[in-house]
Amino acid sequence: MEAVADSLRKEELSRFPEPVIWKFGYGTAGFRDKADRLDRVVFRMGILAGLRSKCTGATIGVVVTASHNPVEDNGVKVVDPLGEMLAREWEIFANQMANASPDELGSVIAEIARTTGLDITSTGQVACARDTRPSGKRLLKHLLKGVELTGVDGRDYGLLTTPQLHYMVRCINTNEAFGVPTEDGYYQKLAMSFKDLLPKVLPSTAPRVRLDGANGVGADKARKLVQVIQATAGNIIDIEVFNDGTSGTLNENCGADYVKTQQKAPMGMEVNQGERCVSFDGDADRIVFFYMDSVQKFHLLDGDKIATLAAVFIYERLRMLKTDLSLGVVQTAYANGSATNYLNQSNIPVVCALTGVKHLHHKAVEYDIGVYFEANGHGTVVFSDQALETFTKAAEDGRLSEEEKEAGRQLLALSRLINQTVGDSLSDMLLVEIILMHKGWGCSEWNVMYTDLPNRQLKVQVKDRMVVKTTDFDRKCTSPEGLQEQIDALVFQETGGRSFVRPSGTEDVVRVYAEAEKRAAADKLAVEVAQQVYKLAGGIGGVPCL
Ligand code: NG1
Ligand code: ZN
Repeated sequence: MEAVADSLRKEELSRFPEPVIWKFGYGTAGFRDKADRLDRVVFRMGILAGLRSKCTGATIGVVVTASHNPVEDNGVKVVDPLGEMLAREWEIFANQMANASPDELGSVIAEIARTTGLDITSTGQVACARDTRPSGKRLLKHLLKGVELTGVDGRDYGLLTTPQLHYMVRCINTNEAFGVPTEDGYYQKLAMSFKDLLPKVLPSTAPRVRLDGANGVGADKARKLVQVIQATAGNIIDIEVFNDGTSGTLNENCGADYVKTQQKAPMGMEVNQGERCVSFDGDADRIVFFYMDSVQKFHLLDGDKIATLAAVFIYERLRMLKTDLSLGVVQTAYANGSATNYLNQSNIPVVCALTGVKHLHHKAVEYDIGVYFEANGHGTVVFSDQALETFTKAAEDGRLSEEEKEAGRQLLALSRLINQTVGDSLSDMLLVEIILMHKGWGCSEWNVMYTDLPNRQLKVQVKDRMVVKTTDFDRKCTSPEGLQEQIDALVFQETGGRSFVRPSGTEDVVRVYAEAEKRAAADKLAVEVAQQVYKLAGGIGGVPCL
């Protein structure tokens, strides 16, 4: 062990002679920062992933991406054997490794080996991929070097969407029962399940979707997916891709985060009245839909709307099957109050989790069918083994009516169309499209399921965002002193008002959310709460405004 640790230390010193000066935290989606600060951390995460692979005896994934963040940023996130987020205990190890001085690194690694009882001499595999950021290639090299130094095989999948990498890891570790671990295998699985889910009567013309690829990795992958769908099922969906990275900058004035937070259409894309539009984020794990109505008013259909649509579709089929399988929706504090009300009124259980998909995922697996989405468009549906067994049996049960059998078949196909490992723009897009086809709806019919309360998000820069501490799934803050009282007083003044603040896990800011019955009131509430954050939490830069 000592010999391995010593050779790692020497290798690191020769690559990164400068001292460790940045402090890193494994946040809601791994480590994120300006790309030029990440070389050493990514190298160390290669080592960590190698160790995790030895410890689990399985293939581990690592993706180099900063998702919706600006192009000069990057990040690194480790994926566990079933395609899920890294185990909590290992997040702590990741933090220790990222922040250790070069001299401490060996002992940190030795301690991890001791605590977990991993056999340092065993082998393993780490599957790596990256998004389209210019820094990605360089960081991936460091990553692979780190993996190699642990004696584990590093496999470079090159450019993939984050959910594609999650899918690969899951396939490799489940003996391909889940799917074939290649990019084509991924498209084939989606295309086949989409075909299986087509309604008996198809719309007279194929649905048309305009896709904003955020100038990221999802644009090219969407084109590939469409080709495979056309080869599998014919011309049943027409997708036109914009912001594919050939001219614009990643996530700049486009992408799901821009569309959601700015509540307007992205640049680089012509949006005509009534046309169905979607926006991916930079690594294609989020999706939002939008359209312009006849008076050119912009309408957003976000993660809450997708979750509601999916939950209702599943609920209807479960009722047909008369099973006692549990169905639930998991949201975060950012979910629109109207979405929560709608689900409550529809008798679909709904619960709140901390921000960050890993928290939603953990809650969702408590149900047989757990639908989870963040309002920003990141989400999926997870199915228990018992649910899958019930659907399989129902699909073939001669005692059931044709309608009931069909419900079983559809739910089974749905569980294959959905990327259960993580939110996936491509898979979620097809999920929505197939449900809309079944319902015979366009965006406007979907949108009237409920009306969103006007809402606003703002960011406040402070000296140390960690002075803001929260409880009750981020809905209340406990520090700095007096801030929650100020928020309560401001909320009290607005009809239908709700507001909360929390430190971001991916950016050096405090986030403010506000909603109210009227647009002007939501905006006013957001600004006033942001100003209180600025005052009480040590704001820097300009006083926040809209
Ligand atoms: P932070 O920066 O912690 O708010 C953002 C999103 C999360 C999650 C992560 C991971 C919002 C308000 N926050 O986290 O929900 O998606 O990014 O990418 O959308
Ligand atoms: Zn993302």
